[in-house]
Amino acid sequence: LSAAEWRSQSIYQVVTDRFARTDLSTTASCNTADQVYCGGTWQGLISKLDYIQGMGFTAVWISPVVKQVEGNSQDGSAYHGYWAQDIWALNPAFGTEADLAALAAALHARGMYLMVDIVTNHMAYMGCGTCVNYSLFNPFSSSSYFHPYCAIDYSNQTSVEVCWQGDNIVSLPDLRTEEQVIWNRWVSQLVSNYSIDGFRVDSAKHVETSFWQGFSTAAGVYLLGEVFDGDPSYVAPYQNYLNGVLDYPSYYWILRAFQSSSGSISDLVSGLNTLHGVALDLSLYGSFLENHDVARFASFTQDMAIAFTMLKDGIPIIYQGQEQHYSGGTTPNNREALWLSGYSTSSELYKWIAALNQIRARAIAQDGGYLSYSSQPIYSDSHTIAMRKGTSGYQIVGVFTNVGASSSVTVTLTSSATGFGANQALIDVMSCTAYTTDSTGALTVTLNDGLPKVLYPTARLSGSGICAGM
Ligand code: ABC
Ligand code: CA
Repeated sequence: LSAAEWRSQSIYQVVTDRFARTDLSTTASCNTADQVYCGGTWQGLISKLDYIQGMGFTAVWISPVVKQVEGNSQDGSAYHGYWAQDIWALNPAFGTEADLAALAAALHARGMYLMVDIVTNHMAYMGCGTCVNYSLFNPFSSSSYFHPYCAIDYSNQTSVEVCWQGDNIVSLPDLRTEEQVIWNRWVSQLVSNYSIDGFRVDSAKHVETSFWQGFSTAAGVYLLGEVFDGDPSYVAPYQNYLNGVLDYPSYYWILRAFQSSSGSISDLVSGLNTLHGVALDLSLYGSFLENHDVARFASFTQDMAIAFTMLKDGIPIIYQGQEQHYSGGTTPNNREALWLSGYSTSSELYKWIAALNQIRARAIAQDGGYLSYSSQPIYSDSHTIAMRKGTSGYQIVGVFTNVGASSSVTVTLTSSATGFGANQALIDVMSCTAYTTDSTGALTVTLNDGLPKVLYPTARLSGSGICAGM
């Protein structure tokens, strides 16, 4: 799938080991602190696609698929998939070649897409950086394929590129990019063998940028880079080499703004404005609030900012478990087995996310300008921010606050801020409550219990089934 076709998708992030088991158990134990395999498989995932599609997602990003180092260490085992040993084989813990192909086929049969996480920066070895047994690697079976061991100094970009991630319990031998030919052949075969529609590119900031052009051509599909950095000016240039990047800058501003009632809305506003100034194409960024590397939002506060991340510029990504209000903290606590939730489709956030995917899909379908519309803050005060996205007459206006669950806040948005007309009928699609602008086009809304409002012209909802009967 091309980058342009990915713009309108909505992605659900799966850690294969933790999503669904072949036996579909909802009780199999999974102690995140142990950092060992819990038994999730591609067959389990295939069986649970209704659950994902039921929230309105159109694509699934799965954790890395290749064969891993075996055994256990103080850093755990390779259940997450980022510790490759043999890039030409699949991880047998997750299934067979036929199973992975069947997953792609099952998604495609639903009109959905498959994104696979890939690591081209390093391999892994259970042992210290200077004691690696290179003969274990396929195909990089000698030290000549790797940069010599050094620990990363994050203040020095050359060091970030040539030194090693990991630690001395599990070292992550850092590959020289000279082996591009191997990687180009590998990625094009992966795409053709398994019908993969896109890739999440791990550790992108650790790979020399010269690596990506040939790789991207060989892949021929959308590449979403993980440039783990909060600085928008650091992240932006990577879009010269990769189609999209994860929106880590916004992640940090959103987290800081909404994690408590003293969070800074003004930093969020100025951050978003800065980002708009430097980003090459925000519509291809990946917009997220949680992932397998960061503490879950609910570990900070019970309020949520999911709506903000799903309605801003970029391709929304929801990490498995957000819909069940999982609250694990930093790695490895943020990798709870989803099956222990029982896959409830009636949980509050499951329905909430479904409603957000639905209104976004409606806006995309009706407004050819929705995806390319540059969404910026239209109102803010110390606790509240409003955002608009979409062409006049079709725009979504979101109003978000950090006041918290036991408080309410009332704001008035002018017509020039929202673009709404006089006496215009609107619906908050989260609560299915009707609103009308006044004779000047101004809109007054009260946010109760810290919950956001997502306002959309009532006229544009008819026939959609959204808030049916309004
Ligand atoms: C394991 C255990 C952990 C244990 C650790 C030592 O070993 O699970 O409990 O503490 C994989 C596994 C991990 C595993 C690691 C190491 O390997 O998933 O469980 O940890 O063996 C990617 C993947 C990630 C994966 C790897 C490695 C890379 O998403 O899952 O980890 O293949 C860096 C990398 C980034 C990487 C991330 C985990 O670490 O750049 O690619 N993710 C700063 C740096 C970032 C750095 C980040 C986190 O810290 O700039 O480069 O990411 O360490 C903002 C700044 C940012 C700053 C943040 C913290 O603050 O703007 O720059 O980020 O304000
Ligand atoms: Ca590197």
